[in-house]
Amino acid sequence: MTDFFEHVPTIRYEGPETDNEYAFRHYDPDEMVMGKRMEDNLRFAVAYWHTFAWEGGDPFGGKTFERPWHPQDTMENAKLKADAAFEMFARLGQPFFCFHDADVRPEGDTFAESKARLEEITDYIGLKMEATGTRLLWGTANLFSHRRFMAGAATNPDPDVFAYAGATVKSCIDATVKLGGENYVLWGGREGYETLLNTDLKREREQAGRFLSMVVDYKHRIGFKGAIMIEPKPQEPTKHQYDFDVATVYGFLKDFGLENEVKLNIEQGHAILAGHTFEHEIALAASLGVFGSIDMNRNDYQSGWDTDQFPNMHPEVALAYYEILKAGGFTKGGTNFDAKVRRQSLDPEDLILAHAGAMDTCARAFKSAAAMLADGSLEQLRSERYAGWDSDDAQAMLKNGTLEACDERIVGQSIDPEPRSGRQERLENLVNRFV
Ligand code: XLS
Ligand code: NI
Ligand code: NI
Repeated sequence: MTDFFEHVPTIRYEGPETDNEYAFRHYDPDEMVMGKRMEDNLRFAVAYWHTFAWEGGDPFGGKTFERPWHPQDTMENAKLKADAAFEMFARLGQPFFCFHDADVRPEGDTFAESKARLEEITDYIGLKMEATGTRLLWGTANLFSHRRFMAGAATNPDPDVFAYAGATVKSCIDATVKLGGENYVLWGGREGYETLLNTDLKREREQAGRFLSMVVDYKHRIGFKGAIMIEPKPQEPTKHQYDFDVATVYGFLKDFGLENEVKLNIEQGHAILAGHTFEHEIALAASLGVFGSIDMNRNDYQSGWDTDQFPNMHPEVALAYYEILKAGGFTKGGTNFDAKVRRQSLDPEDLILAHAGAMDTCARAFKSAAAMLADGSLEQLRSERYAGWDSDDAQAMLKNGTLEACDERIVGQSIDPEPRSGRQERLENLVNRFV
């Protein structure tokens, strides 16, 4: 046991009027919204890496945090870290967590030692999960921090690194299955390039396709029922990442026949880096049938990099949940806070309050989104905009139209289309009634 969170109170729902800093104002796990408990709607998860493994470094400075489980190079400290993690989950009522192999155990001297350590720590974590009821939303492999992966994992020019990555993913899927994980995520941090001068794009993309097919084959061979998910990101740490955004990943999946096998884990900050909104990425994935889960961490809009901050702007978050609700809500996915406190936020209280605030922001936003959907005006105005397509002749044109038939429709019937308002401000006003 640790006493790290000992002085931090447990966070409970007290309602919007409370002045208690250590309380939820909007997140009541048992509140029913759209026929489900809020806990089951939102499916919150803590990201083990930012909250427990990251030591506060940035490109200009090293560690700022001093935790009882530092230095993170012994199994003893890995266990202490797990103790603290589960104490935090309980303080917040967090139902899920997510982890990479590298977050939970120190790297061994050999692959076999690293793997044995992963087995040992996941046994330890498994007991804690059983005791507390906390579940694993997804597992993943860190295929980007160690120097062996500096030129990529699946896309590495060295076949031994490809194999090392494959063996690592196998061990991480096995660990995920052992812990009853609901999904498995691949984020290709170094699956990209720093310079085209040394890069064979075609070859690297094919390697990535083969690798993903191997992952999907393995999933089926062992009977894992969770979703395999890709997390798109356009760049950083590489200059260009192959899983740039939702549209790019969909094209990639189609190319390798994996569009029915793989879903997407979409991150707000990555959407922004790709020049999109979060809701755009979610809506596109949903419309293509590949929406899976979200990483709900925002970027600073000025910094231009993935700052992984906790969400705190509920109108923005509401638009994201609106798209998720329209797509039917989460099934296996959830809301992972792939977020870290700022490096000056040194205290255990900062970790708790960051998560509590983010959970409240999400709950408030989710309820706004649900109310907006229940009201139906936005969807009604949207469908009115396309009403012209409801007629039989418009549908026929869409199914088997030709340019000649278009010509006939316009010239033959002397049609001159009348432009109609897109009603943007009216829609924005409508949204503001709910957020
Ligand atoms: C980094 C990614 C990473 C993934 C998990 O930008 O968001 O944290 O979610 O590997
Ligand atoms: Ni990220
Ligand atoms: Ni992420």
